[in-house]
Amino acid sequence: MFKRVLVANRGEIAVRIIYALRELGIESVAIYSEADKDSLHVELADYAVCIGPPPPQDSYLNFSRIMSAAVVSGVDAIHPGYGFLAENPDFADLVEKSGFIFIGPSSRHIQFMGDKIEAKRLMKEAGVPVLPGTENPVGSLSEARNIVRDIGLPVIIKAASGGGGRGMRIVRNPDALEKAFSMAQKEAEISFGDPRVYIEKYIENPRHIEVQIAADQHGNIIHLGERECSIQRRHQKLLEESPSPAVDENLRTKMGEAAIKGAQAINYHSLGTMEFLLDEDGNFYFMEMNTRIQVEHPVTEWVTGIDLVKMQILIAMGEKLSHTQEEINFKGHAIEVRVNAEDPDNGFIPNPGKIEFLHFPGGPGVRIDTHIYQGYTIPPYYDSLIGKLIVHDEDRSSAIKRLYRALEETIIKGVKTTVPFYLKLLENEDFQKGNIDTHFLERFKW
Ligand code: MV4
Repeated sequence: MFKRVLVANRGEIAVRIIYALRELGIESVAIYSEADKDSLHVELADYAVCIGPPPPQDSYLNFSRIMSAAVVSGVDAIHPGYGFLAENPDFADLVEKSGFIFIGPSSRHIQFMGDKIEAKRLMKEAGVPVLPGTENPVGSLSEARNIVRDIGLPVIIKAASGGGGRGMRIVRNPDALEKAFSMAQKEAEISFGDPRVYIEKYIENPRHIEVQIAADQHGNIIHLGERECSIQRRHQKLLEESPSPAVDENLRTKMGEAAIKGAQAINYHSLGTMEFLLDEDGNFYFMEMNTRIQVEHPVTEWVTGIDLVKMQILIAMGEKLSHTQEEINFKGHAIEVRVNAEDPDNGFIPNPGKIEFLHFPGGPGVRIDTHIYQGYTIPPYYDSLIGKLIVHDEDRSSAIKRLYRALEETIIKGVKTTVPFYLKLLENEDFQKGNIDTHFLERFKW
């Protein structure tokens, strides 16, 4: 049993983790940068340690400062949240070698899933559907040409160390391959210090659907259904929901079983998310696996009634899963929107500043995950997520109505936010019908 846990993050997720720790009777230790001294996670935690100046490199990404905080505060484990060091295998390794528990999978699993070529190879070997393409890095143009001859155009070139959409190139005609290939390699080298790229068949207008899994350290694995994450802008998810309007019970079972099979094959433990592309014919293909708690976890919590953060902590403590697959029941429909301090009228540029007035909505079926409060100043150094508004209702159309009502009730003065954007989105007929794909927002006239 953990007595005390260090929360190596900030913002809403740090607050969310502190809530889970408190319900488990575990003490929390917050870390914070000088820019976050007035932040809610510092106030709410049982203990707080300042770890350095505002730049992430000197604070939330700084191994030795975080480890020093862990040592002086006498914690048993470290929860990394999402972003920052959550999927850094060297950090997970250092945490474990220093005698603490990393609340997540093993460093080896993070490393394997961080290499998209390796992840795809492992999942294919496990029998999880993957897209046709190269199984090894493509080192030369002639290799690239061979692959295109085999699988046909269009193809997509991706960085082995990429993910989240960075450093990708779509090739639709043969003449474009040479330039796209060399650009992709150069970009991969510059962005990730790893020039390795791979090529696979490009799917037009797919949906991004991910499956939540939970695996304990005793070999038990369950899935907790899917999340529809197609509403994204420049590879940033803006709205997520569960269930997906495109997934019926039959497909849910098939995707869930595939996700479990993949996790089983690599002896995975902890929470995890398998990202799939769903094509227009209902075929799904493994893309990537995320080894962290995700921003959009609340929609799964609401349709399953399970506290995922607590589950993640209990798994790290070596507990057995609290539920079997048969005990997982899906109820109703949940939608989350990410409220960002950004100006949707000006290309969503960040708009940090002081919250002069704040009112969040309430009532049945409404949840707010946030670290902001009236009078709080959003610092400019970190991402612009200021809160998540999550609603739940019996079905999708009622959930949309409830979300609209809750957004109308939201008052945030002092900074521009994405709230007006979401009101407009919810009014869109295609969105209401569930006719969405990963290119929906490119077509959406805001
Ligand atoms: C794809 C794809 C189509 N076909 N892979 C984006 C995030 C990353 N996880 C993978 N992504 C995609 N991978 C194949 N084989 C479409 C996307 C994709 C996308 C690609 C280019 C421009 C915008 C996009 C938006 C969402 C998804």
